[in-house]
Amino acid sequence: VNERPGPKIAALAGGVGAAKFLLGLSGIVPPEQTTIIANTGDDIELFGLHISPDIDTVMYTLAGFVSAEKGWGIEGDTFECLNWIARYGEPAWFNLGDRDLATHLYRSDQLRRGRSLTEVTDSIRRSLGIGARILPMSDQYTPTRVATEEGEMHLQEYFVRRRAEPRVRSIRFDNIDRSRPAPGVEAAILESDAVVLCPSNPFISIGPILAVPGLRQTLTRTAAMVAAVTPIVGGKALKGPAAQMLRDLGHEPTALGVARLYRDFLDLFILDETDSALAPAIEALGLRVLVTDTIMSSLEKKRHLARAVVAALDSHEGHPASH
Ligand code: FO1
Repeated sequence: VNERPGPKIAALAGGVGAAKFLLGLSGIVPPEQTTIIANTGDDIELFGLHISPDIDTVMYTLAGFVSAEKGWGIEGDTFECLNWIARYGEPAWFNLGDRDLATHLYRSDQLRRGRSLTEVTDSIRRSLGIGARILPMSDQYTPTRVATEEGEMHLQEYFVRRRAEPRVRSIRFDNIDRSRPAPGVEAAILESDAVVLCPSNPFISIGPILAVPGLRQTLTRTAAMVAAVTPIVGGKALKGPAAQMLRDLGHEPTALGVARLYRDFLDLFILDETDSALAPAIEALGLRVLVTDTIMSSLEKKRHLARAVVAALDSHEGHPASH
């Protein structure tokens, strides 16, 4: 029996890939030791509701309600409300399920009554019985805007309505200069033993978190060990447009291309076995590399990856504060 409490971890998270990793992690370290810092650049206001897809994907996954097939939304949900909205001629491309709508109704009502996104998120995760702390990256609304060959659009319009088909020219985060890290975010990064960037898209999932004023610097300042799990395996994203985005934005569409984006604050890069040939080039950036199986196709494989990451974090010292 391991008598040690296990490391305190802060995890930077996007949606589906992050949620799978965090589910594995929750079986390896006590959830109370983990603070999840979730991307809110994907947030969108529709029909007067505030929708936070990445927060909800992480919460539904950790609570055991997530749709197994889709990786987001609630298992067995129906879409009656959305079908009625479509009768009124309103766009129905964003699939809001009837049960999922309860989360958006509750969140929006609470925000309108003056509570912060941090506070509402904490209420919801407690109600769902989740042990890990979940913080939005910021309480301000900073929607991700994607400039494409078809013009600029909200991230969800690009991702869902246009199925990530248009070529991407640039990405910006609306209102980000006026945003601040949510209460507890900087402290979690500074006071943890380890910070993990979950296997999430570097531009639209991790990128918005790093763009909140001060947060990238906080990652270079923390004494915690900072690790990233690759979102790219064999030159492909397991889900979503990360590889195409790397290409469109002028980066190498490989794990090495991702490692380069984080080199200023990263200590450890977790690379898939398939890509072991990239290890020397990533080490040449000044990073340590752990090569392991990063494919999370079963609960056992999710736990295997989390266990390997925690063991690697445990066996290394954090980076000097003067990084
Ligand atoms: N993803 C889709 O591909 N199509 C959808 O219609 C869709 C609806 C949706 C509703 C609520 C929610 O929490 C997530 C939803 N997602 C949908 C997922 C979401 O667009 C992405 O997974 C993330 O924003 C990317 O990290």
